[in-house]
Amino acid sequence: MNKYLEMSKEVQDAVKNKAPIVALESTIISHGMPFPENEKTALEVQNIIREQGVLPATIAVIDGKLKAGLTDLEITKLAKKPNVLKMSRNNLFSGLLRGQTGATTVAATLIGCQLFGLEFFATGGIGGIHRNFGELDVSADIFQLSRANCTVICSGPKAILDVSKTLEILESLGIPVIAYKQSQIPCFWYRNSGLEAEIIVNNPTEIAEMHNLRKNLKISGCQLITNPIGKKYEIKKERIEPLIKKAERLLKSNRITGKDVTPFLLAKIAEYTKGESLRTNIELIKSNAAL
Ligand code: PSU
Ligand code: MN
Repeated sequence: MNKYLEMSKEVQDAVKNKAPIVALESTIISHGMPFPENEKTALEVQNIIREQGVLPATIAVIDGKLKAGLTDLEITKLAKKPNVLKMSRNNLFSGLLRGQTGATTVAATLIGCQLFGLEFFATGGIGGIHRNFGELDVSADIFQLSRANCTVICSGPKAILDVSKTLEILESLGIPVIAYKQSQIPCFWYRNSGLEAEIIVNNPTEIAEMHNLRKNLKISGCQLITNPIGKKYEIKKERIEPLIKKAERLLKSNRITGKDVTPFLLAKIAEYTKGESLRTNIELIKSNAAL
């Protein structure tokens, strides 16, 4: 295999035997949650997948190798290390060339899925078009979703984004945004974005059928399954929206831009909600892994 790519023995065997595998990203560990919740959640999410007889394959860049299937120790290191590099489509290759260690975003993880032959991927919320702070910030996630051929299970675009613009561009790129067991597309912390999904699925079998049909029709690009957060953990729009606005103002005054925007907003909102938004984020990634 290419010297820049490495699959754990378990992942290699599972790919060879066509056993079920779910890929997981690692920026949610390094940048999406604080320590120790990030470490605990990453390990729990893997266990949830294993309990169903499926192999989890967390993807990250370790010492210049794009790896599928991290050891628990590698996960702990990513969770504890300060200033881990956030690798997306634009800087993954240079990280590999220079022997760096970094966490992969949804976009970079999808590149890994294509290279390793993994077709199912679970995350919390995808990146998208940020709201207008006078500067344009568009996540590479949405473009990579149109290039890889995976089923991505998430809880929709993050509510910190301009959700309707994000859905517009996903539609332009031909990425189906499918709602799970409800009519509206969810957006991360809350269940109803106010935007109706054109396609609704009600069980995993339907998701698999759609996955296979798209594959047979050679339709490239991912299908996005948006699984709403459970009612018990939902943070309603009325409550979270003023906090997003408050965090955005701080973003502007602190001149935070580019790839620091998403981690900054998530951290601030966790602070304002005294950890409740973090708890919701933990519950939604667990639910997406289970699905
Ligand atoms: N889902 C979460 N928390 C996160 C992310 C997803 O619940 O932190 C990460 C993913 O790695 C995603 C990234 O790709 O946020 C989006 O970052 P940006 O907007 O800079 O592309
Ligand atoms: Mn950006």
